[in-house]
Amino acid sequence: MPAPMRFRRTVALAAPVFLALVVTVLRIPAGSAAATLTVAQAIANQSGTGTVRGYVVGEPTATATVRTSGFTGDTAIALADSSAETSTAKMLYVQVTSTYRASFGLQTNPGLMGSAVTVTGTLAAYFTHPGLKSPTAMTGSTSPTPTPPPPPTGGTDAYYAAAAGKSGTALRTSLHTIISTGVTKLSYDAVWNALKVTDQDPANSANVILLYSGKSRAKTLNGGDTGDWNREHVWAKSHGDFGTSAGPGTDLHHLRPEDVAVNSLRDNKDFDDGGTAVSGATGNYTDADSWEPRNAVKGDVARMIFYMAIRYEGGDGYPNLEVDNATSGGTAPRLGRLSTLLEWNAEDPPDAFERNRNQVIYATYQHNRNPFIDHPEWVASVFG
Ligand SMILES: [Ca+2]
Ligand SMILES: [Ca+2]
Ligand SMILES: [Ca+2]
Repeated sequence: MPAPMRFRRTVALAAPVFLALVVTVLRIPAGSAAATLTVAQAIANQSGTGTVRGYVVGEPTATATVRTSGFTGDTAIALADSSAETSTAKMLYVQVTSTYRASFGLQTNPGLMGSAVTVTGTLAAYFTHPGLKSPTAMTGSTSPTPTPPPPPTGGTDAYYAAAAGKSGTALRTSLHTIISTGVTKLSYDAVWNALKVTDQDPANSANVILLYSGKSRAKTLNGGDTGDWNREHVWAKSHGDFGTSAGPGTDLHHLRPEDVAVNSLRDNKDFDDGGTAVSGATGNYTDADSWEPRNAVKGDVARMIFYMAIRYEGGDGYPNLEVDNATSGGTAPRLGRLSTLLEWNAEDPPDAFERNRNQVIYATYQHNRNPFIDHPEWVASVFG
């Protein structure tokens, strides 16, 4: 009889200590960086809550299916201990709830692929596969570290050597060859992250500057919802119907971040002076057939259009884009109005932002330049 009595006393005395230990152990995963789990550990310990760090390797859509491109949604990501992992057995499927979709959904942020993410949540099966559900915290890099603004190039004479001394049609032909040689074409997905670098707000590295509205907006708000920014084709893609496959539809020299709603208002209109004030984009005007951007980017717009006209001459499987003197819309590979664009080029010469953008596209992405940013005086020679 004494033995059980002693046992019960021992339990009674030890219980508070035991409970304190349990509480301490349970708190470690949420409160201590040292307890952050690898993906392999999270796969092996599918119970309770945990914090896991891993690399984004795709979008799980079924138990054994993880998409690595052409993402279909923002609701799930797969993490692995290696950014090169291809075996779904070594992936943790992470539920992305609404709070985190704008920043961590792959359809909205395809550039997340390969980047590290740390997530806290319930370690439980998702898609009938080891997973993490109901996240309470997600952190990570949602865009690549921007390339530092390149140093001044010290001149582009070597790049344009073949055009030296030329004018008119000869200049145009020479420039076409120069800017069409050795070009890297981006995928439309890759454009998102490129714009986060080319159009970074010089005053806030977390933001991009929107072309027409001039607003500074978080890089992470790329997407299609109200308040997001998306990829504006300054040469409206319906004018030549070139779509978004690699080529004119993904050419950074005429792609700019713009507010979703403002982009929709610009639609596929030609450029010209006049109209009524645009809501949400101070200094912009529009009427039934044309769009007038704010003064600070009038020249930028003109030089983008002039670049497109000489980059795409119809000889490389793409439409021959040409500037005309109309605002007639339509699907013909034409955009206007030439006389207005010539004025805008003269009124708004290239500034540091536009020059930096040209240099970043050349040095980091496409390896070709917009000659009319380097030499705005060539506009009159080629198009005047
Ligand atoms: Ca008009
Ligand atoms: Ca400008
Ligand atoms: Ca052309």
